[in-house]
Amino acid sequence: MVVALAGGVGAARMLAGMVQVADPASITAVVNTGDDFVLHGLHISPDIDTVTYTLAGLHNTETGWGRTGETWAAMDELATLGGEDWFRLGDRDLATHLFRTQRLAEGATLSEVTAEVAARRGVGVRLVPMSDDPVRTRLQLRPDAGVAEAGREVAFQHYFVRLRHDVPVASVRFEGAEAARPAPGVVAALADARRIVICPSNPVVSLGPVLAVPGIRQALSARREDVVAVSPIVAGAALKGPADRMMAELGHPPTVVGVAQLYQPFCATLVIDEADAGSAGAVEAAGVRCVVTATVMDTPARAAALARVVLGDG
Ligand code: FO1
Repeated sequence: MVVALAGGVGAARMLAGMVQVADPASITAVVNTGDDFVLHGLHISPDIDTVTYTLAGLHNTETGWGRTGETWAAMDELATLGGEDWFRLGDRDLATHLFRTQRLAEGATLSEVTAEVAARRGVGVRLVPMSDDPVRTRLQLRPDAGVAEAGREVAFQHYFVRLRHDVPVASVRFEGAEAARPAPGVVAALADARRIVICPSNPVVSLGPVLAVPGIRQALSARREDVVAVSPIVAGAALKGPADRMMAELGHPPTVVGVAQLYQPFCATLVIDEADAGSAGAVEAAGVRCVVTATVMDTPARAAALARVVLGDG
């Protein structure tokens, strides 16, 4: 059994590689829900949906989020009505949010709904939210951010989508994390796994919320020798999203060494890209074993090759 700690797109690609080289039923993905929010009365879980759609082969490769073959009639109607259309919910994608919201209203947990959706989409990986309790990532913008919200705290999707993550951040917190419990089975899965993979996701806002749920970081530290992370930073830049800028703004070098320093307490091995081979010694000096390989998963074959390395089979 293998556990993967997952954010959005990078994690979805890593998992798509892992299912090519390992039995999907032997993989548990613990997914970030700090990005979750309610809009139009609907419970939206972007990272869970990105992972589910990707593993089901239904993901939109152009946007990086949402469904393939999407249409936008509901959004167009909403715009006509003067409704909030800054967060684009496609017609097909809407069905997922309708289903999730209804099941939660009926009393199902997020874990239960996530498993139901995964099963009906034919996803073999066990997908688990990090917690069934609400944890919400919130970002304090710097006073000099140059937008109306400067100096204020905003919700994650406000920062990420509305402001296009193009504003400097002073700090990040995970509202509700102190009271959150790991979803059922998460701690046991971490204890039992032969290997724990930290997917190439944003260390601050994708992994941060997962680690903030009491018990998860401790469970990871106890398994440190078997924890392998893939750096989301390649040659000083994030492949997607604001991880590099955000790390720098929060005082962490936006490099593989910065990632190693952040993960060192609970992770024994960091996989870095060939482009960063020159930093392998500095990663090891930070107290983390370093493996150098091709980490950019731009084809299924490359994702599978990386998965073999990460799972110790390649
Ligand atoms: N990201 C955007 O940049 N713009 C959008 O309009 C948008 C809509 C959206 C709808 C459903 C969904 O599951 C994800 C969506 N995302 C959108 C992506 C998402 O908000 C972020 O990429 C993640 O939260 C970060 O991992």
